[in-house]
Amino acid sequence: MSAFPEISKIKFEGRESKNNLAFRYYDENEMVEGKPMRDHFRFSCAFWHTMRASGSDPFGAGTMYRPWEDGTDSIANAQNRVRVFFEICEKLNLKYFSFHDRDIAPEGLTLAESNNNLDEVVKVFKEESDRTGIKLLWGTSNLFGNPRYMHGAATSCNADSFAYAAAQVKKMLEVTKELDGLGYTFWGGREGYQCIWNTDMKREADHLAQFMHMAIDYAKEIGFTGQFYFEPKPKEPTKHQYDYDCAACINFLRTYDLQDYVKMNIETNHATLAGHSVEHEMDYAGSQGFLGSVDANSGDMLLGWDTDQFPTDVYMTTKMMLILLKYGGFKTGGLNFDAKVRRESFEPIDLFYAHIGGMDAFALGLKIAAAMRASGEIAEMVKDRYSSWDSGIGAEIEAGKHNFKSLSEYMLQKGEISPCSSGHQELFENIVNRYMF
Ligand code: XLS
Ligand code: NI
Ligand code: NI
Repeated sequence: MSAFPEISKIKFEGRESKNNLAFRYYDENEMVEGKPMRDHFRFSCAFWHTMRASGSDPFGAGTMYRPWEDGTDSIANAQNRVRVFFEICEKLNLKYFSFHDRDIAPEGLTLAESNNNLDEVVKVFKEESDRTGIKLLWGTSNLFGNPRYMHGAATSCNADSFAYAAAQVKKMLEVTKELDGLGYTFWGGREGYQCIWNTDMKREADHLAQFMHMAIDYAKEIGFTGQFYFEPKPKEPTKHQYDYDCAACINFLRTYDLQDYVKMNIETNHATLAGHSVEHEMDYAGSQGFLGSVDANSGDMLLGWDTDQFPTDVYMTTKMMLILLKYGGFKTGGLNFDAKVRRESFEPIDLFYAHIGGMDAFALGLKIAAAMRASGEIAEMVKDRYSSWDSGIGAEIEAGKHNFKSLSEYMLQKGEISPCSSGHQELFENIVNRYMF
């Protein structure tokens, strides 16, 4: 039975279309830089937001009108929800999805019961995934909702919390493998601390690394070959999350010898909470060889918390696509809409408007980024800015032909640096606007 009989598959109608249930820029088959648009994005739908966000906030109860829900925590209701989810993905032409264990199936009274509940719901995921070809981009575990994780999971002061979390991740790796999932994401739900007085930071970091190694070992054991991701977030829920930003995460991975197994899953709103921008985080991760996947959303700069809004800012999507193209695009990852409709947008149809807007914003961003790359104008200006490194002393330094002594001699002889050209930031910005509009 269809939950949206009045909505047919969302089609590409072109930029002149006034149909709010059509794509104006996202034409999945359009070739950009030799690849169809769909392969550039690998758009993914987040189950937790799309199906489970109730609209509640610290000041009030849920607001969402979801007529397919029967109001119970039953397996039947959870299974039916999966079918509705796939109808939404199919109609929106989203080819991938992501979920946490506890979003999709109710937590039981015991771990064994929770595992069974999960199996019951995963059956339907398998059916629907086989029927539609829509695939699991990555799975993850909710290691933060239950009170047993009040002090964190892998970084908890309570060894039993660590053990319980390990059991949950073990099961989720099996489930992810069963669904032929392409990856598994670690997000440190509560892996951080509130108060330095009661915290042994070194011990907690060591435990987190041990936990990741155990996950990797188990993946090998069961033959799960998907990509592991680490998702940075600087705060919320704890004051100091250990996975603050890409720089902190990559340092952690390298320190604990995890760099060969884990890449970054970068979320826009988390980047801004860290005082960065998503393009900064993507470029940093890409430059270090850790660009894995992206949780596409956006925040509200005036609110300063993880509002997980749908991304519609085309400047931002243009920068994101430019960086993604620079590093050769997604290999295993994709653009996962880790985004939810506003509390006031309670009608089911808002789920469609939201995803259409996000997909179109990225399609437009990709086209603009590709046009910028095709002309090469901006790249040439950047290259020119660094031209002192292309010959003479710069080229010699890059080739490893110098040391402090020889550079001191060079400068003593030369006396003063050769002037270089202006940064031309305003000119760069003007040129960008020429491509935007
Ligand atoms: C929360 C995170 C979370 C991860 C998956 O802020 O974004 O949703 O993406 O656990
Ligand atoms: Ni996320
Ligand atoms: Ni988030």
